[in-house]
Amino acid sequence: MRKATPVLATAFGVVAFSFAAMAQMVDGEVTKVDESAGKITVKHGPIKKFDMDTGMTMVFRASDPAMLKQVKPGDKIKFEADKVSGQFTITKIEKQKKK
Ligand SMILES: [Cu+2]
Repeated sequence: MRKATPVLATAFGVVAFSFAAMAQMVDGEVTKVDESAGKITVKHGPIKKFDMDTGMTMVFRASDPAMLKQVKPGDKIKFEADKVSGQFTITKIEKQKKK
């Protein structure tokens, strides 16, 4: 049983890390995708780290243009955003599963 311990500890670490990452993701809905400009408009919920205490609709840059091919207007998403060179930038995007 002792041999299994490091493996379990690693697995637990990965799971704990994933939960922490998920907690930072913001709910949103895509309202517009502008692939040529590399931008996406999202109606999003509060984002504490940007002092956005209420939801709003705003334009984000996409850190990777390939992200914009994964979503379309009307899609419910979860995303992570950062301020990169003074611009609000989506660094990670996931489609929400339909329930
Ligand atoms: Cu905002």
